[in-house]
Amino acid sequence: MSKPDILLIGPYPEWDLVELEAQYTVHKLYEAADRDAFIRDNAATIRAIATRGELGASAEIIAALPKLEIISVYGVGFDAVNLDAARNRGIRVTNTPDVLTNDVADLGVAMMLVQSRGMIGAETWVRDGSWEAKGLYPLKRRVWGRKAGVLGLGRIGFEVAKRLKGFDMDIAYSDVTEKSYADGMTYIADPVELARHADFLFVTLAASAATRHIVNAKVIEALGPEGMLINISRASNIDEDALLAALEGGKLGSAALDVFEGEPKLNPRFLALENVLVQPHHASGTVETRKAMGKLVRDNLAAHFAGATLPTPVI
Ligand code: 8YV
Repeated sequence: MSKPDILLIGPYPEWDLVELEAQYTVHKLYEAADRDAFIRDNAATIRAIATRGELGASAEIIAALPKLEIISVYGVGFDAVNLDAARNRGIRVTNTPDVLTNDVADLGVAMMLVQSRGMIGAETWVRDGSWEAKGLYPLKRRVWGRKAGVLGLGRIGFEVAKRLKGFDMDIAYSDVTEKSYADGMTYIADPVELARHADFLFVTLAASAATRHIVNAKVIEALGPEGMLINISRASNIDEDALLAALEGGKLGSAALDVFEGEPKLNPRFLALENVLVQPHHASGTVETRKAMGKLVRDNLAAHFAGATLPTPVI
């Protein structure tokens, strides 16, 4: 039997590529000099897309592939896949939930600690000789016992909150409904009120058109000059212009961000700020999790081509 053809939108680790190439004829879009011509040349045979969370699959790509049956996303977030375009054609979409939850939560909490205790600056303080020349490193703010807000108490938000309990933090959350599993946490429906409550506001919402800029100027200002915003979800959940203005003007204390509009090319204003910790969208970036994500992408594709139930369908 001939191998099904799949379109790989962006690079996967070598270990995944080897496995994919054993089962499929893999067309690497990211290596094409002329992407439109590449898609046109292979459109007649491509039956699946393998993509990454932040790359998704646009309406244009979906429309250009008449034989497309399934889009398998390496990532929990599927906001970059045009779901309407897929749904209209009966194209299945899968993602990789659960396997990455703990790593994403770990990085979010690590970002809070690193930023609040000024660890990046402290590292420089040692390396550039400031410790010896100037003495003690400037004092930073504590984390334990302070107030946290979790915006979106889904799988990742819940794991963040669980970790924060270990720091004896006073935890509140916001979501569309109150959650029965939110033991010991206060429900504050309004994101502005949640931010007013919090010293540290974690953004852990699945991004969609409905959550676009849910963290707006009002939320940011309610968090205030002593507050910290931590984003391990999607840039679209935050009004980035409002965030930059607040960080530059001192209306927000600091931010720790793993995701950016237009990433990996971020707004240079972020790099001019000292009160921002910037990370390269790697919250799920451990060997263990990425291997599990790659396997789930392949398991979904294999189930589809075998006519079996998809392990983790979105639609
Ligand atoms: C990326 C993610 O897919 O899970 C998500 O939604 O954004 C990430 O896990 C990952 O960085 C691979 O590109």
